[in-house]
Amino acid sequence: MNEETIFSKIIRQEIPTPLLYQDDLVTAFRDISPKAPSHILIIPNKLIPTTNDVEEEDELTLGRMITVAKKLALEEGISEDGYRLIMNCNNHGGQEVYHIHMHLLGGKRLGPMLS
Ligand code: DGP
Repeated sequence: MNEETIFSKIIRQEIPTPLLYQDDLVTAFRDISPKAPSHILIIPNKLIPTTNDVEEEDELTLGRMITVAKKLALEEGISEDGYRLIMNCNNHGGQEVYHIHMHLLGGKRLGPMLS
């Protein structure tokens, strides 16, 4: 499974989605179906289908995803109260789009994740 998803089209702006951030490694935009007042997706420009497919050469990109999340959280005004970063993997993890992405969620008190 290494087929392009809608996220590749968003990266290339073939589907005109407003970008909050883009550089040579990562792209960020708002989730189409927000689960919190701030719900942003941060994705690698390179197609990596799941976290199972991450390789050592991707470590810079994965690190960049977190520094971009931090920057966007600050811009959203949610840094101090806090936020959640989530990456879902495969069926049991609830992954729907097979191009890895980090969810940045905040702007309200989120419920407990594990119960
Ligand atoms: P996940 O379940 O972790 O694979 O989450 C995929 C997320 O991607 C889901 O919250 C909805 C979002 N999404 C799917 N298609 C689009 C799209 O075309 N545009 C945007 N902005 N978000 C999308």
